Amino acid sequence: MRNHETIPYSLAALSDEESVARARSVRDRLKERRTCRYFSEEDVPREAIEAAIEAAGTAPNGANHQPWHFAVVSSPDKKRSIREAAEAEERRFYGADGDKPKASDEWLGALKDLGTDEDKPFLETAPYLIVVFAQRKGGIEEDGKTQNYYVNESVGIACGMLITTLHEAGLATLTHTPSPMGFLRDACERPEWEKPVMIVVVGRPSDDASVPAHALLKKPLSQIASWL
Ligand code: IYR
Repeated sequence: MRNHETIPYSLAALSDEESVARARSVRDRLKERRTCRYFSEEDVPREAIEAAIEAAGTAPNGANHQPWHFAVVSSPDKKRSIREAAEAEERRFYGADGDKPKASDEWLGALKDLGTDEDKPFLETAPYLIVVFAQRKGGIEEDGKTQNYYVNESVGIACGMLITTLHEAGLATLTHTPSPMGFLRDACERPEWEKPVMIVVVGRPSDDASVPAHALLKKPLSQIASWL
């Protein structure tokens, strides 16, 4: 290893029983998370959004360049213009204007169980849209030039931590990925070296919110893990 400055690191010692109990407790809370498509207009505390973004900003990432930016949209005008642009893309995706859909038949088939379509009212009703950007370049100084590394992996992990923290805060989220989403760079006034990755819609579920039953089908441990 090259010479570099270090600081001590330790974690509070837990018994094996406590480790297992804590892991199961977090698992059980995360099992309650649902991707929500029906939001109430009720506001949520900005401080909760701030803390969740700070939590996301602790994600492991390439060379500690922290290659992410979170554009937090709450202005009704901005939300409306994002909704209009997203729905225009989605109409092409689903073929809602009578043209051939941009999505393949297989893709549209895979979405059937979710019941999604080109209407995205949640982009206006939910109090917050967190538009997540991946910084292809910039380094810690955000100079727009320094190469960043493992950008997709880093931002993906950060999004997971963001959603986890928001869920722990009792807030509903939707990871929305309009396709294509280049329009978000202009809408959020971000530089050309940043790539929009997703919109994390945040708020509270509407009184009549529901989720597709399909969402409850989770692969069991025996299927998602192998032990070598
Ligand atoms: N972006 C579209 C389509 C969509 C694609 C996948 I993969 C999903 O899991 C859900 C939706 C939309 O938002 O409707």
